[in-house]
Formats: sequence, C-alpha cells, structure tokens
Amino acid sequence: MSLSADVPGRGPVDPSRLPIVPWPSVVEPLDGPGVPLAIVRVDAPDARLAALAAEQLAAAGVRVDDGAPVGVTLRLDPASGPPGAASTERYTLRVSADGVVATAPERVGLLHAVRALRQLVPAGAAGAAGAVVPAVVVHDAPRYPWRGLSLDVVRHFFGPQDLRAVVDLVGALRLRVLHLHLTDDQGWRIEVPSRPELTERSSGTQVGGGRGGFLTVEELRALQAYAAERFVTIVPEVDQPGHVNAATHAIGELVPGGRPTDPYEGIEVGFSRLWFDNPATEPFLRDVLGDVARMTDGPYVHVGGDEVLTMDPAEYARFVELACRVVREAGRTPVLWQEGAHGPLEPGTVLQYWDPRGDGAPFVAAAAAGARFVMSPADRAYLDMKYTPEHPLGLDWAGCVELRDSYDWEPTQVVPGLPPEAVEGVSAAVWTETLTTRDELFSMLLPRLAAVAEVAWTDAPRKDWTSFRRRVAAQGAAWRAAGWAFHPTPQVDW
Ligand code: TNX
Repeated sequence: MSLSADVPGRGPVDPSRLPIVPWPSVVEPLDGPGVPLAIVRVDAPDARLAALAAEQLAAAGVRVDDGAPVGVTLRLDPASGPPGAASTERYTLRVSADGVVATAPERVGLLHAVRALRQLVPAGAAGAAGAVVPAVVVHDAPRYPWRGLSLDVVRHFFGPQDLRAVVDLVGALRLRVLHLHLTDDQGWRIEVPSRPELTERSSGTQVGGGRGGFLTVEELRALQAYAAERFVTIVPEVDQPGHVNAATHAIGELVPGGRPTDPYEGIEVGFSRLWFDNPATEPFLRDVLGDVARMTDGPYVHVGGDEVLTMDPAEYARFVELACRVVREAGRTPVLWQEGAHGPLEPGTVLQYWDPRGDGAPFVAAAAAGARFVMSPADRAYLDMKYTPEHPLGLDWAGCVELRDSYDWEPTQVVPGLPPEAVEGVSAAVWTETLTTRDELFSMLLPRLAAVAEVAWTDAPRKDWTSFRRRVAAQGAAWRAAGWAFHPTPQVDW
C-alpha cells in the first residue's frame, strides 16, 4: 500500500496510515494540503546534525539546497514532545505549509524527528514534484531508554563495514544500543592490548571453518565514534566464565594442567569454563575486562555469565562478583545475562533476560535487590530463530518467531511478578551460528527488528498489529534503497 494514494494533497489524512515506525505518542493531522519536499533547505543547531539530516533526506530522495524556499528547521527547545513526557529523547515534528520544524530538548530527539520525517516521504517520489508529505504534527517520546540489538560477531565474524550498516539500521529504528558479543568458544573478536595472544591465536576460527577475524582497538574506536554520531552506544561483551574456549585455546594457563584446549568450530554450548581458584584466572579477567572497559566510550560492559553448565553455584557466584567489581572499578556499569541473578549483584547492575524456559523467582528477587532488566525473551526477540519451520536460515530451539510474535508481546509481563519499574528496556538479539553474509543477517533482522523497536518505543495501548503491518510494508522501499535485505514475510502485504 503506497502512502501517496492516501495523500491527495488536501485535507487531513487518516493518521493510522502514516508509515512511521516505531509509532509515535501523538499524531495530529493538520488541515491543509500536503507539503512538497522535493527540494529543501536544512537549518540545524550545528553542522554535524545538518549533515546527518541532509543524509537522511537525501536517502529519501529529497534534494538539499541552501537556496530552497522550503525549510527543514531543527531547533533545540525543552518545551517539545508529548505533554508531560520526561524522556530526554522526546521531540515534536511539525509539517505544515510553512515548512518543517523539528524541536527537541536534545540533539538525539532532533535526529529522531528527522528519521520520522524521512519515513513520511513517499517512496518512489524521489526528486519529483510527487514528494509530498502530509501536513501533520507529531509529538513523540520513547517508552524505554534501553532499546537495543545484541549481535553475535563470534560464530561468524562481521567486520567494521557490516557493523556500520547495522548501526545505520539500528539508528533508523530509533534504537540506542548495539551490544556486541565479542568472545565465545569459536573465536576472540576484540584486540586486547594486555593480552595480544587472544586475537593472535583465537581470532582465525568461526563456526564451520572460515577466516574469522577481529576488531582492532582502532576499529572499535572508529565504530564507536560512528555510532555515537548517530546516538547509538556500543556495549561490548566479554563472555565468562563459560563460553571461553577461544580464551582457553589462546592461554593454556587458564586450564588446570596448563594445556591449551583445541580450537572449536561447532555450535554446541556449555562445555567450556574458567576455574576461579586457578592463579591465572583473576589476572586474566582483570586484564581483559580492564582493557575493554577502558576502550569503551559508553557506560556499560557486558560480562556474559550465560550457560555455564559445568560449574557449581558457589564458584559461579564468585565469578559474577569479581567480573562486576572489575567493571565497576573501571567506572562502568556491568551487564550480565539473566543467569547473573544467581550471583551477588550491586543495585543498578543490568540483567539481560533471554531464556523463557524456567522459573522467574530469581529475577523477581534480583529486581528487589536493585537489578535493572533488559528483556530479550528468545521466543519473541531472538531474531536468529527461524520465521517458520521451512525457513532456510536460523535455529529453532525457542520455536519459530514470525513477525507477529516479535510484535505482540509486553515486556513487563514476560516474568510474572517482576515489577514493571525494573524494566530498563528491550533488546532484540541475533546469534550467527547459521548466518554468514550481511544479507543473511539483515534478512533475519528485517522486518522483525522493526517490531521489537516498536515494542521498546511505543506505549502498550498505542500498539496495534493491523496498523503496524501496514506501516512496516511501507518501509520495504527504503530498505531496498539502503541495500538492506529483508524477509518478505507473508504476514505483510509488501
Ligand atoms: C543461547 S542467549 C545462547 C547463545 C546461542 C543462542 C542461539 C545466550 C545468552 N546464549 O550462546 O548462540 O542461544 O540462539
């Protein structure tokens, strides 16, 4: 369904037909004709934002020219957004005969507004007089601050170019966090200056063979800078005390007896581990987590903690305590997979919920002790699950996850008894055991990442599947233009 059919150039449009994803808090159509945006002038508080806005508009086929009569004005203004909204990401976007004005208290909100505007430009109208945007006022603010994507770059390596494309996608959907799973059994993907042997010996493997790879310190810095300009925070993960075969292969002293483990290119999990009482263990964790914390521009370091199937709970708890302490000493906030609830946690520690099998009581207790929760329930938010049993890519241990499954869920109801205030946000996750190319990766992300983004952004009463499937259909053209592969699920009339 193309929007232009609904915008005859006069009169208010049905707001639910405007193709904005994620859906905003308030959408008020204005009387009056649509606004032609074939050529615009951009006025912004600084050159950086002006350039980002121009990039977004150009991608939608809008020409940016300083002499154009129609203006797209971005202005910092605390009195923006829906009435009463507290989020510092709030914004107001006004498209009228006078041009386009976006206001927000912070720069991030101005970019959110530009991205919403970009979605309102009808596809295929590029540069032509047909690039008419309906007259409308949008007041908007996200539900949760942590809106993210967790990406496994271990099972198959994805390098800086692919990661920049992922940052672009994450930003387009108004997500703020890209969490990179950088270490696991099959490879070590981040240079650690104090332990060069990790990448020297363990970066050249991945699932099923293949060249692997890793990010240098410099590449991580450049990626963080690219992401930060787009208001995306990178959260690096060093997984421990399980999922460590790449480390025990590179550093034999981590293994009792001192013999390095063999490289591993399979996909079974849970067999590898560290030993707390081994004298090499604590210096290793201090070096690695200390270096990664120092390399990180953002406030978080993820210390893993998942699926340690061969360790008793007391020893596991000591690892949780040590890893969190080292990260805190480096001035960062630790994040752990949900299993971390079984360790001693300082208030403010973030737990990422992922496995919907099993008992919720430990998480309710962790929340009472001050833990914050990022919800990534695998049966909704694991975008490496197959869409359908026949889907050629992906796994199915959590079942199949079609677009509607990724859309129709409520983060505060995933864990019975968890106080809604303990939920810091929502993250999709994609594991790459079966994903080898950028197109394969993107075809698992899209369209489902748009659904998870709306779960994270839009207040529950304003979510609506019928509206979403129509709005998401309208994104296909922009995704194609960006070179982003997507799965044309039959749940949407593309
Ligand atoms: C579970 S999620 C894992 C990963 C796998 C993933 C595959 C989590 C914390 N651990 O090691 O890659 O399932 O879906």
